[in-house]
Amino acid sequence: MKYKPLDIVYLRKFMPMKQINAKLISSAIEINQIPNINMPEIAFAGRSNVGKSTLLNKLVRIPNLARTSSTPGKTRLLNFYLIDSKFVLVDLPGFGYASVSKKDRTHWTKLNLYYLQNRENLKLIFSLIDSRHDPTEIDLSLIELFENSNKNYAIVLTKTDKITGNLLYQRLEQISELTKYCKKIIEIIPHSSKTDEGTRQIRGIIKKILSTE
Ligand SMILES: Nc1nc2c(ncn2[C@@H]2O[C@H](COP(=O)(O)OP(=O)(O)OP(=O)(O)O)[C@@H](O)[C@H]2O)c(=O)[nH]1
Ligand SMILES: [Mg+2]
Repeated sequence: MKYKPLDIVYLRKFMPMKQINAKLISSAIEINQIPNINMPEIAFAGRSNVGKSTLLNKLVRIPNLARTSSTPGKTRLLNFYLIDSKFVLVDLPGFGYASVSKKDRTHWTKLNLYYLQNRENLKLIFSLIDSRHDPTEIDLSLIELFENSNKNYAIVLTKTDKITGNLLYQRLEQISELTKYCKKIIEIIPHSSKTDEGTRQIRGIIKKILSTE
């Protein structure tokens, strides 16, 4: 494709990309290991394998910062990443990973729920839902949890590169309808880590949340 000199796409090619400084500062496998951090936090929650760690990596432009895998159950700890010494992104273990023992699954669920409900500096939760499928029981109970515990959240519909535009439209309609009486939802964002659809929008939401601090 040939760009004309005043095309936005053309101009963007010459804008230097801002380097983001990100580092893992803490991990927790037990409630008493959750660190005290006096900074705003933003967390990624959702079913196992929905794309939480991949999204975090996309946002900071560091492909292997959080470990990802095509097999569910990759993230097994609450991982705290300090970003530009200003705020913290928290990658949570997935809910509902079937191939671990019931004891482990219950433990992760308790740890996740404790964190999500009680963390005072948690400013926003990105709740990820796979755009290909109807929302699951887990997806719905997370929405209920955030509403009941008064937590701001945004829904990210992941893996949109795997569905048609028509199906995505229907999914958006479905989730909008489902959440029409919800008070704490900020936005519903389609996202693909393959095409980068939605990445800028999510960065914008983070910026806005942090600026209201
Ligand atoms: N096609 C496509 N694949 C994706 C996308 N996002 C994530 N994936 C893939 O989905 C798989 C799971 O991604 P992860 O980021 O590890 O998922 P997770 O939610 O962190 O999973 P757990 O840590 O097990 O809870 C990986 O193979 C990713 O490459 C996307 O937008 N498009
Ligand atoms: Mg993960």
